[in-house]
Amino acid sequence: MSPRDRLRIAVQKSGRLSDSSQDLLARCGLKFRRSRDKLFCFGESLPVDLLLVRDDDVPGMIADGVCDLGIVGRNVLAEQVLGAGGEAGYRELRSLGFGQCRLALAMPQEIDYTGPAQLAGQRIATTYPHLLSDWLRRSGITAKVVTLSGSVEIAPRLGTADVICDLVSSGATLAANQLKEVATVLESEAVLAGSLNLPGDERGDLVEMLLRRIDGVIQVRVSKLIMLHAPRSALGAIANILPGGQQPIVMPIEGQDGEVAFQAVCNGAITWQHLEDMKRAGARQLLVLPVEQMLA
Ligand code: PRT
Ligand code: ZN
Repeated sequence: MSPRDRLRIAVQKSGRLSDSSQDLLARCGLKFRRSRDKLFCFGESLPVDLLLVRDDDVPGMIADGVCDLGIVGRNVLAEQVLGAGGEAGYRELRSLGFGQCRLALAMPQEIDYTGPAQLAGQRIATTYPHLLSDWLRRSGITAKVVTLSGSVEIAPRLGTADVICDLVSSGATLAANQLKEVATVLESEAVLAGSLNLPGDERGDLVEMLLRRIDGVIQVRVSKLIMLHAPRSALGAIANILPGGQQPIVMPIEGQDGEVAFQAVCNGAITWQHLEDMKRAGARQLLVLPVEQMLA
């Protein structure tokens, strides 16, 4: 394959990860021109183009050098990494904080679950045979893995399996099929995947820049700027209440001896309880603001 000078990122064309993936890239400052077939979108703001594909194709496209980065569920990536038996040419670079779900084992509601040992000798239906086999091996359980291409949740009713191993988010699908969740095989969310060896040329610099921007975007999602006034003597107690507070700035207030203005970026949710606790510790005029952009 001839060398490319533009970076390529593959994301899911249509599905659960599409909107959030494109939203993340937009927040990183990437703008794309939509082409008519919509499979290839030219990047207008940076030399970074977008490929719209099936999620399952993302890891292989990275391995083949068709693209450099991709956004895909950890469940898909980890399954293909195991399937490649140590030969995978890609890896997880970042977890992205959307598309959360878990790969879980579930069995008919009427059966009492006593623990993993109960799975021994059972037939377990899944579309994730490598992840399931790996979990069974690590748990010291010998069971029969029945690989299906879809509609796993009806396997127990059809009599083709005793237990299933499938993705769960709200649990509504399991409940509708009279199944209950009994164990977690993998906690999953959307991840940024990239080649084991990132390009050494300008594309490598672009990857590093994108990673920095992605880190910033993920960070500001949970970050808040908190500002308050307090007696200097109360600052220690107030700082201890703040969730994940970082490098506070403390400034004297003109004409008010012993009083300071305090501001800090917090990397965790600030609740009403936090505010009340800080007020009790001596804080006044508390202000919590969203953070728009951040570059460490
Ligand atoms: O067409 P393409 O191959 O690209 O899409 P796809 O149909 O293979 O994937 P898609 O869009 O369904 O899912 C893409 C990714 O979203 C998955 O690989 C997961 O990483 C993530 N994700 C998050 C989920 C779910 N939540 C989810 N709930 N993927 C699937 N489900 C399904 C699950 O399989 C089950 O059928 O939803 C059902 C369970 O949902 P609840 O809410 O009833 O528990
Ligand atoms: Zn798919």
